[in-house]
Amino acid sequence: MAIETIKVPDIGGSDDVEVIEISVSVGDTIDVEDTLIVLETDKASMDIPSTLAGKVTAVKVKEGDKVSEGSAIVEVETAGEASASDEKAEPESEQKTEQKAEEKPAAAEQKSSASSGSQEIDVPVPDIGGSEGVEVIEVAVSVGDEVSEGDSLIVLETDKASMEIPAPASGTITSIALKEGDKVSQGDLIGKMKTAGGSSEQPSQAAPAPAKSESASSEAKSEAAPEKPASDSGSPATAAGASSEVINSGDVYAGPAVRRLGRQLGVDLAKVKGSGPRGRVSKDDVRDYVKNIVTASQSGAAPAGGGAIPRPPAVDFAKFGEIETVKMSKIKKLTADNMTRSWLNVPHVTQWDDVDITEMEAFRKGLKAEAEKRGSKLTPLPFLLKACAAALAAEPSFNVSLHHDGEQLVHKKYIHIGIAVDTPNGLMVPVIRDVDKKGLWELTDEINAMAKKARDGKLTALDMQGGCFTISSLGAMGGSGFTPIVNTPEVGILGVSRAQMKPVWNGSEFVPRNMLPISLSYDHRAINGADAGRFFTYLSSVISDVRRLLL
Ligand code: CAO
Repeated sequence: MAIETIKVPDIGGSDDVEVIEISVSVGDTIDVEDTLIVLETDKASMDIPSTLAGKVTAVKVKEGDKVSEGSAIVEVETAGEASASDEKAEPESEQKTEQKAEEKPAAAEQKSSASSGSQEIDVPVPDIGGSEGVEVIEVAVSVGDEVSEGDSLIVLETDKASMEIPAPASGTITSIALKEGDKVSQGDLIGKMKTAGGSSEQPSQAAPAPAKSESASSEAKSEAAPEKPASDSGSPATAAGASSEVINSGDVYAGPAVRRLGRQLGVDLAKVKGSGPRGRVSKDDVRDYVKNIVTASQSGAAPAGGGAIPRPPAVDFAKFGEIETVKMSKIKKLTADNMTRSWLNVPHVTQWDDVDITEMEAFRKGLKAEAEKRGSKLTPLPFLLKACAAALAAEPSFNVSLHHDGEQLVHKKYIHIGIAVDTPNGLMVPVIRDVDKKGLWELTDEINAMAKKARDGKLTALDMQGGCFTISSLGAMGGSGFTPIVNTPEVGILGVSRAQMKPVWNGSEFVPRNMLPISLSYDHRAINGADAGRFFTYLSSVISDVRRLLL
């Protein structure tokens, strides 16, 4: 075991290059060539690969740091003796130093030539690492476009790399000699441009070539393209001159200019759908992404992630008569959020029935005097709580919640049921625990206590958590039915409407029966129709014959 430091290799002589991505964390196990960090100059992005295999014990840089050759990137615990990782990079560095020395005069020539008069120049494909017949995947300029030196003219792509070919000087594009899909090699004409300051040099000399030294270009040849570092050197083989490199860092496949635009606009490129080959993100993709968001927000649509559901347009109600605008209570706003979340996330199915509660009501009314003696009032609700608990016990497929990963069902071994309570502040749903273990009187007392607590605004968060199922009773108010909204993460809710006497056919005659309309909504992701059918039928049978609760 040995701890070794991996340093920034030769990056073509650039100093203070910005770290735009950290691709590893402490504890990560890495292999040789795994990307450690991504650097970006104003012209190029480059992955810095690991020269060692092992476990990361320290990350020495953070995003936004400026680094140069030799800056420490990470410390790695390697399996073997301390190896000369820096030494390993040495030959590469030397090679790059030579390369730099060759590049600098070219750059100097380019600058000095820019001071002479304006003239039209040919813009040929520069040295692209010896690759032949490389496909043009994007023509980034049109005739008449004003470009600055370094702006992308075309994008080439081999089976291993993409390269943006930059303008050799600032000026105006006067002609374009190729189109998307063409195959080009070094020296092929891209087009012509009229230089602004007037470069008298031909771009073959002026254009920044991806790799100019013999060694670098033969290395690039063996790699077929100058994108990836040479595997044996373990350092970014083409970083020195790869001002046109496009990287595929993480899930985003985009060039430096596109990344820069993304950062300027605050766009997370991972969210942008690339329209280029292999999903490459272009500047237009980024602009379209931003445009769509702006358009959606101006038209009132919800922001991305909210399903982009158009909101109703703003209406000036005062135009139509007198109005008063009242601020919604915190509870009402929370309820609105919860309802929207449940309604949008849960595929609801609602099933309806009329349940015969004639016997149950006779029993309940028979207990009226006893209830008064106890100082309480026995309504149908505790009966319904008991019946739901019995149905949840009989059909455990209903006593579940969808795990937040969407891939598992959580089966509950307890039966806690929420009751919707109407309060002056809004709807609240306290939870009655262990309903299956409690009798009618105990449940009556708990319902009353919880309803009072809710109306007094004294419910705690815990009082409203842990429910398996909810009952929403509008029986006291009236109505013959409604669609209750599942109270997520629960998977089912029972809506109770007003019972009324109805004529029911008993096989030989119509008889008056007290019928209770109930509606069951359930989350169809977690519950299938057959399970719901069984649950509902069992529930109805228990409500219509409460003696079954004793079975
Ligand atoms: N059919 C006919 N009568 C019914 C009934 C039904 N389904 N349910 C209750 N009643 C009767 C009761 O028996 C009682 O009558 P008596 O006074 O003659 O005995 C009367 O209606 C009032 O009942 P209640 O409302 O005081 O008691 P409850 O146990 O039925 O309900 C509670 C308690 C806290 C649930 C209720 O007060 C409440 O807040 N309900 C609103 C729930 C709600 O807002 N749901 C909608 C949620 S979605 O927005």
